[in-house]
Amino acid sequence: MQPIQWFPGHMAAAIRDAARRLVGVDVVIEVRDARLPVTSANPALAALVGRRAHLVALAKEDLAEPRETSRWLADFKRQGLRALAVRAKDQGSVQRLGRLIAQAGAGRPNVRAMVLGIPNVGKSSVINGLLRRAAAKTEDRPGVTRDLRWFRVSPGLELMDTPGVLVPKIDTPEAQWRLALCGTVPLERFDAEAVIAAFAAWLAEHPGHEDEAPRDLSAFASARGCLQRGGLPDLDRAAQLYLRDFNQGRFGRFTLDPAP
Ligand SMILES: Nc1nc2c(ncn2[C@@H]2O[C@H](COP(=O)(O)OP(=O)(O)O)[C@@H](O)[C@H]2O)c(=O)[nH]1
Ligand SMILES: [Mg+2]
Repeated sequence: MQPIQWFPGHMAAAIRDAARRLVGVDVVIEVRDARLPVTSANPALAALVGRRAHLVALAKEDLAEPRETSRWLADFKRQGLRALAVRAKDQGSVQRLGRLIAQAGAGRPNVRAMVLGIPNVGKSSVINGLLRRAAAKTEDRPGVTRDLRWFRVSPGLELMDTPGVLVPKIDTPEAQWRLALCGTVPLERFDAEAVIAAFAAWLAEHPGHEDEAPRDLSAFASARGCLQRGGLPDLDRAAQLYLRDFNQGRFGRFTLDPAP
C-alpha cells in the first residue's frame, strides 16, 4: 500500500493551534473512534493535556463490538485513564459524558472543557450532543482570546464550541488501513481498493466474527450493480460504496484494535 503522507507542517500547526486554545481549559475531552481505541489516538496529545484532567470518549460506540469496548474501557481504567463509550444519537450516553466532565473538574465552581481529536471521529457530534440544551454563548471575559467561544452546558460547566483537530499518527501499515477504513483520512489520500483488501485479509484472520463484511470487492461490485460498460465491475465506485456502507454499520460492528 502507498504510504499516506501528511504535510510536515500540518501536524506542527495543528498542535500550536490546540495549545493556544487550551489556555484556561480545565478538562480535555479526547474523542477517539471506538473501533480504533488506540490507533485513533495521537500520542502528541498527552503533552498538550499536561496537568489538566483528561477524559477519553470512545465515540461511534454503535459501530464497535460491545464486548471489545467493555474490555477497552476496563483496560483504560487499569491505566488510570478515565474513559466512556458514547453514541451521538443516544442522549443518555452523552449526558453521562457531561456528568463525567463536571466530576473531572472536581472542586472548581466553573469547569471549562474542550474537545480534541483526529478528523471524523465524532468530535462535532459529541459537542452538539452536549450543547443540545445549552442556553446561549457565555459572555466574553477579559483576558480570554476573542475567537474562543464558550457555551454553558450546565450551571458549573462551559464547553468550547469548536474542537481542536489533530492529524492522525499513521506510522504502521496497520494504522494506515485502519484509519483510512474508518474515515479519518481524506479519500483522495489513499487507495481505497488496497485498504479494503487489507481489511479483507484481517477478516480472514478473524474467523467466527459475529458480523460479516464482504471480502471480495468484485463480487460486492456486481451485487451492488457497480458495473462499467461491457459488464466489468467498476471497482473504483464499488470501493467508495464499500467504505460508506462500512462506516454506516451496514456490515455489522467491528473493533479493529484488539483489546488487550
Ligand atoms: N454511527 C455513528 N456515526 C457517528 C457517530 N458520531 C458521529 N458519527 C458520524 O461520523 C461522521 C463524523 O462525525 P463528526 O461529529 O462530524 O466528526 P468530527 O470530524 O470529529 O467533528 C458523521 O458522518 C457523523 O454522522 C456515532 O456515535 N455513531
Ligand atoms: Mg467536526
